[in-house]
Amino acid sequence: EPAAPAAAEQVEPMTTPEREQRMEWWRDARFGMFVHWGLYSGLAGTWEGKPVGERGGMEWIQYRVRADTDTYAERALPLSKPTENFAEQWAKLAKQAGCKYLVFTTKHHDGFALHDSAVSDFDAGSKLDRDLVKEIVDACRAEGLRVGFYHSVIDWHHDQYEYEKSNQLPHPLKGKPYPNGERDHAKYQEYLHAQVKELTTNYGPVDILWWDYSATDFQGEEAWRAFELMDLVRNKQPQVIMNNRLFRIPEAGWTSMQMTGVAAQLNPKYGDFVTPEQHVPDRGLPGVDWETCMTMNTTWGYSRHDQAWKPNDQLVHTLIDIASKGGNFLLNIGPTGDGTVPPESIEGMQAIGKWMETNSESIYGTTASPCDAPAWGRITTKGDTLYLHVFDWPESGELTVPVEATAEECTLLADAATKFAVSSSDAGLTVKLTGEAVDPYATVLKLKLTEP
Ligand code: JFZ
Repeated sequence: EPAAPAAAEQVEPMTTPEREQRMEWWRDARFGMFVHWGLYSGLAGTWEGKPVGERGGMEWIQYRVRADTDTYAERALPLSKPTENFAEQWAKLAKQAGCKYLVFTTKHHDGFALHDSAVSDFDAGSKLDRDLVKEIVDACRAEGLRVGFYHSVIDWHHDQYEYEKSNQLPHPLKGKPYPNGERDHAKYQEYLHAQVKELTTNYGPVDILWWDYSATDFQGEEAWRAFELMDLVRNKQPQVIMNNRLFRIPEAGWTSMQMTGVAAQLNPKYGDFVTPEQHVPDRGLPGVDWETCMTMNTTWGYSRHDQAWKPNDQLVHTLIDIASKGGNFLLNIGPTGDGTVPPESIEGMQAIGKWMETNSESIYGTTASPCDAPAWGRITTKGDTLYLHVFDWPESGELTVPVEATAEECTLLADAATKFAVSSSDAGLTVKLTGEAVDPYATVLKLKLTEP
């Protein structure tokens, strides 16, 4: 009889062949579009004719003004009139921008479900006589995009939702008694599971489940029956990829408010990827699948008062920066109450798309740079090829690439006939540039290394 394996050998592997296969399209995609859209969109950051608070976070407007669900819905619903083809506009824009997937809010913290739900009357089916989830999914599929469901586990509308246990989530109705007396959070959990079951049963393949979110002292099993919820989704959608926001414990990769933690180790039992928000980790998160989500101005949900738009060069550079660190970029749009995308967001997405038209080969299917980011730009890798993204065309005409390797050839990605000489030195490889930058944001050179 062989001896029983030592305890250390019984530890689950960090990843499995099944997971590697399942993550493949997502890792290759590198770029997705996020959409925050719900009842808050119609309110547009305005309550009783006044802008609400500072900029940012206008999907939290109900909480900001401490409105109960009835008052909030009464004011927001007349402002929520989706056009016939709003979803096509989103999907076409995502496609044009070079996004491979689209993640949208099936329900945000206000609790309003965008699908036609049998277990709720606070949903688009009941209130707008539309199944907006179906419309969005169909539009994405028509453009060949993968589809992700953002789903808030926090729910300010459900009368059994236990908010007092969460140190970070005071309820809009805090202090007011519920009409039906004691809360029973188990009832909310049942409702949550029932809606997630509808979402993962009635709309065909769901590529991503983007959970949002847990507090440090109200998370995971206790708050959401999280493992059962994940199993439910996996049984319906074996290929689904999920983030780790059903949990908020150091082991799950979140030791700070920054969503990445100190070590950023992620045990796949808590989810497939981590979600840095509004920032790019300095050196990426080696060994962990990660996706930075970011707004184009400062709010996720539409506000007519927020004009702090990021410039196009910054958007393009951020996409490249993230790819060079091995992550994905989920860039947000916040459409208005009728589903129209703000012109500034269209412009930003199209600027990325124009750059991608020529250069997407240096983004899709690439992996992180083999070295730290050089001062002149960013590097991505595909097999023996390095893609040099030149943000600042050097006056010296020389680019140093700090890698120990020999080069076969260096060409312009936009025009393979343009070749540059490469020499070796102690500092690595030096590319001798000729001419000028061919792109206002980032000119890409393809540096093929000699196979070792
Ligand atoms: C959450 C939402 O509250 C927000 O409205 C938006 O949907 C965003 C993408 O996700 O925002 C969070 C959640 C958790 C933290 C910060 C922002 N956190 O714990 O640091």
